[in-house]
Amino acid sequence: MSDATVFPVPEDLAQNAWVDEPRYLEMYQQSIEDPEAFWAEHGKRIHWFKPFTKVKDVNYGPGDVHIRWYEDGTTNVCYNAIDRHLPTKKDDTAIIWEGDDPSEHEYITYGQLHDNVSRFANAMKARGVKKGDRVTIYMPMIPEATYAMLACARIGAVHSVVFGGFSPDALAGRIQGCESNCVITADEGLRGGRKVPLKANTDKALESCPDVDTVFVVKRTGGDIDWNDKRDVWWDEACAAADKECPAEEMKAEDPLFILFTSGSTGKPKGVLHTTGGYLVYASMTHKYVFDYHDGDIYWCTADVGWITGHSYIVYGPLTNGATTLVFEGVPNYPTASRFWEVCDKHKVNIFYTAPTAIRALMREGLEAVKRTSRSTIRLLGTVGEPINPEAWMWYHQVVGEGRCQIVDTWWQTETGGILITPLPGATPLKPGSATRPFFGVKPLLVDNDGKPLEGATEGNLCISDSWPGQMRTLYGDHERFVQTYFSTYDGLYFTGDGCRRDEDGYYWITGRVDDVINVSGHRMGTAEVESALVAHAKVAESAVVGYPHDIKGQGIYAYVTLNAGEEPSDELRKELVTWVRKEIGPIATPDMLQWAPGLPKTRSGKIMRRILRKIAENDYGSLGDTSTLADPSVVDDLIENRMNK
Ligand code: 6R9
Repeated sequence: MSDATVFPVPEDLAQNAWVDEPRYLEMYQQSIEDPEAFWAEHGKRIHWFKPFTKVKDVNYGPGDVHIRWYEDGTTNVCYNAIDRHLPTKKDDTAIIWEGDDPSEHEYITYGQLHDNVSRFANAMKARGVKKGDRVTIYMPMIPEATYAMLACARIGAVHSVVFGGFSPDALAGRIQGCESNCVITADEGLRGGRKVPLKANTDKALESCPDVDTVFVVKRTGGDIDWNDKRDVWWDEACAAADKECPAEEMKAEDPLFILFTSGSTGKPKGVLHTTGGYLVYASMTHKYVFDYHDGDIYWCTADVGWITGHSYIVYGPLTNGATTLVFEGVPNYPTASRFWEVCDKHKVNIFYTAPTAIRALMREGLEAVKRTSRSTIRLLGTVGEPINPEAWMWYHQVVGEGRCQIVDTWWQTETGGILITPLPGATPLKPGSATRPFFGVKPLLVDNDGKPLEGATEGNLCISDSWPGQMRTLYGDHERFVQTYFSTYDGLYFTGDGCRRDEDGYYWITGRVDDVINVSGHRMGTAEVESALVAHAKVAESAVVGYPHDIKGQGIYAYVTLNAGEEPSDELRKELVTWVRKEIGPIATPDMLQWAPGLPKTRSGKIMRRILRKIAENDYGSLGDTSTLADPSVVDDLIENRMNK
C-alpha cells in the first residue's frame, strides 16, 4: 500500500469474518460482472411469500427513469424482521432499550416484539389506517418508536419518521408533504435529563394539518398535555383493546415501505421514498457483512430512528438478521462523558456504530472518561454521517478500541438506503479518514464538472453508475424533481452531491458536499432552508448561509443577514434571529455565527457568490479568487472587516 498509515486486517479476524480479502475481491468482481446473477442469489436472503423471477429493471435515463428490483416477488418487511425468527428465537432478546436515565432499561424478546407490534398494528387498523396510508412518527427513542415502524410495515402503511428535535413547523411541513392523516407521538421525550414537548409540538403542528384524524400518544413522562377526545388516543389503551395476532400483509417488492424527508439544495425538504423487497435485501445484507454480524452479537447503533441510519441499522437491517439491537434514548454526555462506554459495558456490546461528531465531542472530554470503563466486549467500531478526520479516527482506534478493533467508516446517504462505500472488517486494510472501497454491486465513478469520467488516482464528483437494490425509487409525489436532482447533472449517472478523491490504491476519500447542503454534526441541512427561515423574520431583507469548519460539529452554520431599511443591527436582534431559526426549524439548525451584511456579494445578474462567502466564513481571504464580476466589489471588504470571531 502506498500510504504510510495503513492498518492491516488482523490475521484472526480475517479467518473468522464472513469475508477475507480474496473473497471480497472475488465477490465484488462477480457482483459487477453479472449483477443479475449476484443479486438473484442474494435476494434469497429474505423470505418471500411469492419468489421473484425478475431481478432488476433499471433505467437511469434518458427516457423514463425508473428503478425496480425483484418486481414480481411478494414479501413483508415486518414478517422478515420478526415472525421468521420466532421458531428459533422467540425468547432471545430482539431489543435492548437503555433509557436516558442510567437506572432504566428493558429487554424485549422476539416473542414480545411480535405481540407488541401486532397489537399496535391492530390498533391502527381499528382507527381506519390501511395499506398505502402514510403515517407520521414523531417520537423519542423508546421501544414504541420501533414498534410503530414495524406495525406500519406489517399492515402495509407507509411510515414517515420525523426526528423528535424538529419544530412544530418542520413537523407540519412533513405531515403535509406526505399527506398523512395519522400521527404517532409521546407526551414528552427525555434527552439528557431534559423534557421535549412532543405532544404540544404535535398539537401546534396539527393546527395547519386538518386532515390528521388520529394521534396515538405514548405515555413516556406522564407530563401535563392537552387532549382532544375525538382525535387523540392513548397508545396503551388502544393496544390493550387490540388482539395480539395480526397477519402480515402480502406486499409487492416495489410497494412503498417508508418516506424519509431529507434536505436538498432548495428550501423544501425532499420526501425520499424507499420500497420493500430490494431495500430489505440491501439493508440486511450490508448489516451482516459491514459489521461482520454473527449470531449472538450485541449490536448498538447510536443514531436516532429519525434518520436513515436508524431505519436501516437500528431497525430493519439488524432485526431481519435476528440480531439483538440496542435502542438508546439518551445522549453521549449524560449524565457524564462516560455514558457510551458504560452502556457498552453494561450490555456487553460487541459492535458499536456512531458518528464522528460524537467521537470528537467525547475526545475533548479527555482520556479519563474512557479509561475508567472496560469496553472489553467491543470487537468492532463504526462511523457514519460525515467525513471523519484522521485525528478522531486515531483516537477512536487507539483510545476507545485500544488498537484492537477494526473501524468501519461507512459512506452512504438517505437516498442510498444502505452503506455503499466501506471497509469490510475481515477484508480491508484501513486508512484513517478513508471510507475505502465499494460494497458488492456498487460502481462508484468520479467525474469532472463536465461529466467526463476520471481514471486512476484523482478527485472529482462522486457518481454511481449502476443501481443497487437499496436505492431510493422516487421523491414522494414529485418524480420530476427526483430525475432532476439525481440523474440530470450527469447523464445516465446517479449523482450523490459529494466530492471525492480516489488514491493510487483505489481507496475513496469523501471530501464533503459539493452542492448547497451542509453537514452539521452529521445532520444534513440545506443552506436554503436556514435562509428561508431567516427571511421569514419581519426585520430581515436577505440572507445567505454557508458552512464553515467547526471543531466538534464538522461544519458550523454561518449566516450573513441583511436587515430591512430602517432596522438597526444589535446583539439583541442577533440573539432574536438565532432563537427564531431554532424555533422555525429546530435546535440542529441554530446558526453558530450570524454576521450583519449591509450587502451580499452578487454578480451583475443578481446571483449570490457563495464561494466568496464561504471563504470569508472560513477565514481564508488569501484565496477569494476573482471578484471582478461582482456588481459591487466593495461589499466584500466590509464583510471581511466585520467577520465574526469566535
Ligand atoms: C447515512 C447518512 C448523507 C451525506 C453524504 C455525505 C455525508 C455520510 C459519510 C459521509 C463522509 C462518511 N456522509 N457518511 N461523508 N464519510 N462515512 O448520513 O445519510 O443524512 O442522508 O447524509 O452525509 O456528505 O452525502 P444522510
